[in-house]
Amino acid sequence: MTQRTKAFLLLLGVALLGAGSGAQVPPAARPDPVKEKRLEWFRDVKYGMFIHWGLYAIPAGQWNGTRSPGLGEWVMFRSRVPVKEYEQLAAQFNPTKFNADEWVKLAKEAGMKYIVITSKHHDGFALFKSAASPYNVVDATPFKRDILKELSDACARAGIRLGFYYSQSQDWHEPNGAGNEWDFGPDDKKDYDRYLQGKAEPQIRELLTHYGKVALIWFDTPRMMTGDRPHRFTRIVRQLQPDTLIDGRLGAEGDYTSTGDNVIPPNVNGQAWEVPATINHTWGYRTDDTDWKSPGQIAFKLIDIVSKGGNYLLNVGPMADGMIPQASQDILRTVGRWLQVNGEAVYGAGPTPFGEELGEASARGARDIRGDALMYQQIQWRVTTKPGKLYITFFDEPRAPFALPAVRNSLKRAYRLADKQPVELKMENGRAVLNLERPIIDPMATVVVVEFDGATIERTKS
Ligand code: JFZ
Repeated sequence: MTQRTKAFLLLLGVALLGAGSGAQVPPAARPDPVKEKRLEWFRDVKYGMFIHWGLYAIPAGQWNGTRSPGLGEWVMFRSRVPVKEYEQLAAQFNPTKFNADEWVKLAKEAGMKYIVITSKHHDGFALFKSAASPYNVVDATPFKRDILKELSDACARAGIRLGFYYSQSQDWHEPNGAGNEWDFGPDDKKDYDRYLQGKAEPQIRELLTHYGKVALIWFDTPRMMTGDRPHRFTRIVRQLQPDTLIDGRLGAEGDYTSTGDNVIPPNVNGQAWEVPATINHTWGYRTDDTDWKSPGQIAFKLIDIVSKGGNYLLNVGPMADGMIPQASQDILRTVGRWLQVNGEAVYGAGPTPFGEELGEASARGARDIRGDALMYQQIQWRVTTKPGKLYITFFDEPRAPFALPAVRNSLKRAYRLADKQPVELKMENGRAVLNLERPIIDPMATVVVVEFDGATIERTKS
């Protein structure tokens, strides 16, 4: 089947299932028309910007001169910093270079169609004015500006959708929030509903009341979300903004599924889903993490995800002064320039009608430590679709001629998306063969459009 492509195989343990909360893409459930309506824009946009920003951008991966390992935004937890000490960062938070319009402009240049920002991460500090807790950017910092207000205004001006990440369970600043057992003792001894009703629920109300139309709420790490607790959040969201999407990490069914961080599922899935991902290895800024993915790697992941039916939510971690690291900016803009030319293959595109280009299960049924089938992922080409059109994106110089999997539709013509130059197309043994010129024109990825009769591809039964 896939043997005809060059044997350039990557052994990949597909760590899809069982990575804890929210890590799996479940099989299709009965479609809910109201939910499908809410999801319409989400299914089209494909590519969004995640922003992790908060007080943790100041220590940036260190505490008291010692490297604090792990994710930048987890420094308080990893270094067991007492609340009284960590809180003092607020007095230093003064990001004078923060410019909401610049961030939004970057997202647009990157080809990203929605933005999701941490309104409050696990450390409990809010990037917005809040009557529910004075531990927020307006009341506790010299900066005094409501970051979310400025960003929501900038997004409205630019016509880009904005959603809010909100850590509903973990709040290391609050005596009754989950997660801080070094200051406040074990979670199971806490008056958890007091925290939920006194801070988390009111803050979700504030987010849905003061910042215009909210695209989605991105809940995370659902601990102790038992009984009625997650449903109380759902009711608040539906009551205040019925069109706002709920992600997959609330602790009850949301509108779409969030995969494990950086985890791309192995196959097509028709459910709405999103891959939250980093460009380096941290969400919140760390000075020592400079291991950036290349623009080509990002482009591959984006097309790979779109060809399987999902969205890519790619993170930036702004620094304490309000600037997004230059390396992130450069990488995003490089991918953005590619999308300006080739975006037709991405935005609003459907998944592949094939699948053999994705890879194949390894021989003898090898399994990873979680018991999932190991995949030899192929990375040469991917397919996305629109009515009457196949978009074949080549990441690696393909063999010329290149044969498509057999289909019943008659194929009309083929051309390169970037310059509309025709590509020779003929039939051989029931398969369409493209005669591609080498070297391919775009070293990052070259898209060939194949037009066919009918709206969707019908495969030849083998
Ligand atoms: C969570 C956060 O703890 C982290 O700081 C960051 O905000 C990230 C986007 O989300 O981390 C998770 C949550 C869920 C999984 C992995 C990391 N998961 O389901 O695999």
